[in-house]
Amino acid sequence: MPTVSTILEEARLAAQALAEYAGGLINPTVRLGVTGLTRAGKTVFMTALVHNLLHSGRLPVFEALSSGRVARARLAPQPDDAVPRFDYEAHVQGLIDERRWPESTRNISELRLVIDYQSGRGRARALTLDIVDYPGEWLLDLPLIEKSYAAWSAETLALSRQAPRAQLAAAWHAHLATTKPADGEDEQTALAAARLFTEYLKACRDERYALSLLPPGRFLMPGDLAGSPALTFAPLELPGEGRAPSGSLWGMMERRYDAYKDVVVRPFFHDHFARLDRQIVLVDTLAAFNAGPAALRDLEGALTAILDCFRAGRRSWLSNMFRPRIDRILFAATKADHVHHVNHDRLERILGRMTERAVSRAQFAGATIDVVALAAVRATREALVARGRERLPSILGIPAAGETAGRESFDGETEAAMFPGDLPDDPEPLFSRETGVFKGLATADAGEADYRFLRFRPPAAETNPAGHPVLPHIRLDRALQFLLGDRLA
Ligand SMILES: Nc1nc2c(ncn2[C@@H]2O[C@H](COP(=O)(O)OP(=O)(O)O)[C@@H](O)[C@H]2O)c(=O)[nH]1
Ligand SMILES: [Mg+2]
Repeated sequence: MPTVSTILEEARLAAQALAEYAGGLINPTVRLGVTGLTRAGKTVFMTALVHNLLHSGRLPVFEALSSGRVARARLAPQPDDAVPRFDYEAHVQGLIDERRWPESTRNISELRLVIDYQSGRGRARALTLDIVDYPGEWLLDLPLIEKSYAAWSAETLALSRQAPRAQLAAAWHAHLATTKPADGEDEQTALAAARLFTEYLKACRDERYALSLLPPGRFLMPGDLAGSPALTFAPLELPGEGRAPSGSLWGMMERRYDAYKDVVVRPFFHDHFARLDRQIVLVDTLAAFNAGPAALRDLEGALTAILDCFRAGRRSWLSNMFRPRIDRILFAATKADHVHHVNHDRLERILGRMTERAVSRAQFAGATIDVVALAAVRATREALVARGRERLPSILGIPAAGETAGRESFDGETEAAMFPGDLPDDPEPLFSRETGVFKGLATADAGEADYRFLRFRPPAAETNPAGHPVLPHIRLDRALQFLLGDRLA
């Protein structure tokens, strides 16, 4: 049964969509969402995409540009008054002049670009492109909208009792054992529970474990809500049924959980998510390889949850209030420059395998989905390195200062060749329930791990025919063709 609030919500979204549609007839606009979990590569991707468009980088597969139909692309004033502008200029300057990666950002930001082009029939046209960069953690919050506090508690607790999470949750579980849901409400108990629960989430995200499925997203990225009641709750061990007694800890936690949905999740949904036309989801698949099989399986769970958000098909929990606008979704394995090109297709297949089941359902709802392995900024070159009689497909780059390999420690200035490990040709065994498929940092020392993907310094820029510096990339043009090609036809 739709409730009054979902009907109002739907009317509001429909009015908004209609206004934006009418505007779009005069001034065609595409809102492209760029998302991914922390450090997936959103800021680097968006910077490289805009830089390549503004300065005609080498993008052979992006047909509108390579065929010469794009007259020019230019930045335009940021349209949404309440969203910070993406700090494009600072990011480019850092990357090109100082060869340093951008500072990590923890908020939504947006940039408007206008592309003047000639249509396939030769007419002069302009396409407005609004690119919105937002944390993937916020997306993983959307399923909370229709989940009760009791259901969320039970699910979160069950997950926290599996390996490798259980060991990281020990302190929080110990505290949990001392609280009863029927106890009187108490701020200090709530604060302690929320703090220990947050520490558990943080430990899961550490690069040794690299787990992905960690809602509520603002616990890891509180922004200006840090310390507020909407962020001061945690799961409790609840009885299977019944309601929270008045004045109880249970009731207090439940209220705050609902406040989190009202203050954080719903506004994100209608102000941002429901307005997107296209979406790219960036995935740091190689970080999961560094950590081990458990991280890969966790990532698969997170990707399925993300795809559920886009699957506004008949039965989905969003369908009461949301008609899907997003008609193209691209999943991109980032940092593909960490592997030799013989591995790029394998990386794509692995990501494809992780999204496969969820994808077949989303296609049913009418969105086109694709998978690509890319490097928005290519920081390495390739080399064959002899080891005994073998010649290993390796990569050459400047490892970031502080990175180590075996006994060697890098200073951020010296180039090194390395063989990070070959990805498997067949992804299937990676997702079997056996834990020993390969060894990662979660269970082994760095020396014994099967894969070691180090961080590299950004590359020296190349120069385009007009004499402007451009950044090398891998398959960025394929991503652009999928996301925008038809809108520039
Ligand atoms: N080699 C390489 N490293 C990348 C690339 N994209 C991102 N990175 C690395 O990943 C880190 C996080 O990227 P960033 O864009 O800040 O991630 P965000 O948190 O999703 O915005 C960067 O500091 C780089 O070290 C890439 O295309 N190639
Ligand atoms: Mg960022």
